[in-house]
Amino acid sequence: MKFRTKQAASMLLAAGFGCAAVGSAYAAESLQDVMKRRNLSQQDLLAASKTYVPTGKRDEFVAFSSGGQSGQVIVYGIPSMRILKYIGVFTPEPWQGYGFDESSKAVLAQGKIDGKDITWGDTHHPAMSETQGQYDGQFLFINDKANPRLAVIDLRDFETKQIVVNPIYKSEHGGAFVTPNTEYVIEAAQYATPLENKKFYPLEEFNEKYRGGVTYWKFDRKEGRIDPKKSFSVELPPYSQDLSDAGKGPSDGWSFTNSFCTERYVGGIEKGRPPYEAGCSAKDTDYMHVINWKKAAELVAAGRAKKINGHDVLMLDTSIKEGVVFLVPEPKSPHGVDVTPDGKFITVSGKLDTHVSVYSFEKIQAAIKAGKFESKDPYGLPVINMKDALHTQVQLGLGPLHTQYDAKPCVAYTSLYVDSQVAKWNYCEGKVLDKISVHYNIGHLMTMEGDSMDPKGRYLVALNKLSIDRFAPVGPLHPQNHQLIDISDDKMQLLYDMPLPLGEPHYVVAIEASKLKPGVRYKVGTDSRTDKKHAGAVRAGEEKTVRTGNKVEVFGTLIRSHITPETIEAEVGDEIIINLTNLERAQDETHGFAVSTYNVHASIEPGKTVQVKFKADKEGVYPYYCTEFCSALHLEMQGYLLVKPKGWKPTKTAMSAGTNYSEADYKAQLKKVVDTQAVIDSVVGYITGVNYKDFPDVVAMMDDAVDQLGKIKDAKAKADEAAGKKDWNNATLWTEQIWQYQVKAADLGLRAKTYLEQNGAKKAK
Ligand code: RUQ
Ligand code: CUA
Repeated sequence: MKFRTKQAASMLLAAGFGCAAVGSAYAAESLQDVMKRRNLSQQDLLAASKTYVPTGKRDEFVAFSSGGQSGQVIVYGIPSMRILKYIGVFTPEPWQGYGFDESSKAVLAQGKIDGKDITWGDTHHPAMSETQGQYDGQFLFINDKANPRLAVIDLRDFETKQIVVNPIYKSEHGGAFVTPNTEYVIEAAQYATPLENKKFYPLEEFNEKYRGGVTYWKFDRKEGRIDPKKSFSVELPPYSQDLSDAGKGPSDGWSFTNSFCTERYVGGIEKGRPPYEAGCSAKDTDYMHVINWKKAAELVAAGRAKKINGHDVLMLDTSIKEGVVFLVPEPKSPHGVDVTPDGKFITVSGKLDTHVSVYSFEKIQAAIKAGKFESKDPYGLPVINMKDALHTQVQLGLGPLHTQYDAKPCVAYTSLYVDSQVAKWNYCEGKVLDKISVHYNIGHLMTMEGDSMDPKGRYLVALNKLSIDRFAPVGPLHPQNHQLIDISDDKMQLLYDMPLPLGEPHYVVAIEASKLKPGVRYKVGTDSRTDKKHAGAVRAGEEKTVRTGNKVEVFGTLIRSHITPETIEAEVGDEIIINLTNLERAQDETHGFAVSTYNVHASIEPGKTVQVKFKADKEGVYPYYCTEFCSALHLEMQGYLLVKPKGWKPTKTAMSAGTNYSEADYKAQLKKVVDTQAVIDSVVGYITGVNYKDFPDVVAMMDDAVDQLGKIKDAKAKADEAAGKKDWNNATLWTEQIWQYQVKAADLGLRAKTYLEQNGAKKAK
């Protein structure tokens, strides 16, 4: 006991009062010394100082990157390029308990296709929700190309709330893109297939039976969910629809989708036919689809759509008759279709052309109004002559792909895949301004809020496909490489290489950090996946275990440093349902919950309630514990699931395990409590002696500490009662419990004190 007392005091002292001077024979290096030793140039130093974010400071922008084959989203800061979070979307994510607790399993289950679990995704294009064409920081959408699905992430807690499966496609690439007020989330098919989900059609019937399309998912902002019943699709010819973008400003109400392989070639190298890549790039042009989505929505509302697999589809003949879809030729295997911030122009790159083509929305509208079309495509869609729609074409280099915009008027950036360069150019005047080489084979690029109506400029991220020779080798599968480029000056400057090790990110969006306002806690008892009160939630003191038939249901709580209940008793074959509520109000006091060998894990953030469910199919003893290092006694945050054989009867009632305590032990415990209180008093003295109320984080920590100390009363009553009966075991252990509350309070107090010292607290008046 004496040892524990001493240990406690030194633990508390080390954090707050310790002070050590270490003598050394090594002199500190100067900046020049470091430059020399690490072989850094002046340019390197400049780049480093533009990306370095000192401890305690934060990034200016937050980026949301597709996680590629991981089926997740990667969140990182700009300019530091520090990774902040992975968000589980289409794939289980153990840390967050995503796919392990019942509510998140239900979200993943929404992504089942024809009853089959699909636990991976090929995420491509994240999109931020917009209000009047500006990022509003509320929601993020992302698509799964391989299995045509779309997910909704709520940025209040960075959790995936919904997955919708496209009812008519088998793949989709051109999503997610939002309309300027997030009325719809656009998702285009990629590889054409029969839209009806029932029957086989051979490739010989490709022209007749296979179709592409664009889906407009209706977003209900109030619910924070997509409403599949109010969503619809526009049927399109089987022209491998690729990327999309929504019109804005003058072009609001329209959307644009490019395509490749309008040759409708179906391969067959094994039958002696030329391969896909030859047949799909034979023509000089493909088509940009120009779609009046507002009119399409009206026609669907008026009952003009056909139900396919229960989903409204506006068929080609209706679109032709009503003037909903128009085609404009675009040069050779295009990629990227990006509307300018002012909504006046649409930039398309030809992967196999050296130009970017800038189309004028005004000219397109003039041609439509005048009924001036050069021809019809084989399906009867009107084709506008390219010359009648073009504003300008600019020769940029080899393999242009994607375009993003600057805060500076008329300035655009386009990735050049083959040249491995970024071209900066002026789309109003049609001239190249600057070029910078990036590492091998850039795909997408992204500027800050660069696809909105109000781009912020400053930085550009190049998403490179290869990272040969960039990073320490880690085997044949290399990390991906995001390169940060400063675009604030006339000349672009390369700042930083960041390896990304989770999949191939295709696109990324970045928002001003100040626009994000995520919460730090839930209202107590919240089911975070439904935003509703969880049926299994209980408050402190209401914990219980209920057995009905062979179902054992636990209604428990978590708070530093215990799990209530501490034992769960069951019989072999019982169904175990464990509901847990995290009672913490303190920031970052997440508890995890794991049960040995039953594949159970949950992450329970402050205020959250989760449910885990499993069958206790094997008798035995299974420890459960908290998986987050939440407090000094985190390791003691434990319990036992006891799975007994059927009809098992105890033969022994008294506890024999553990130590017996004497009166002397009890006295020693009491002294430890008094000593610790002195430390707490001195810390509290410091805190209340300064203007701590001016620091909301400190006020929150103090509230939490007071909360912990408030629990002492109950423990003290129990200790006193036991001591009165000379029950030294219980008297000693309840006194120990008092000390536990003190330690937690002292820990918070010391954290608050350090915070105040580091943030310039002043003497209270
Ligand atoms: S696109 S291959 Cu975003 Cu360039 Cu997916
Ligand atoms: Cu809670 Cu560790």
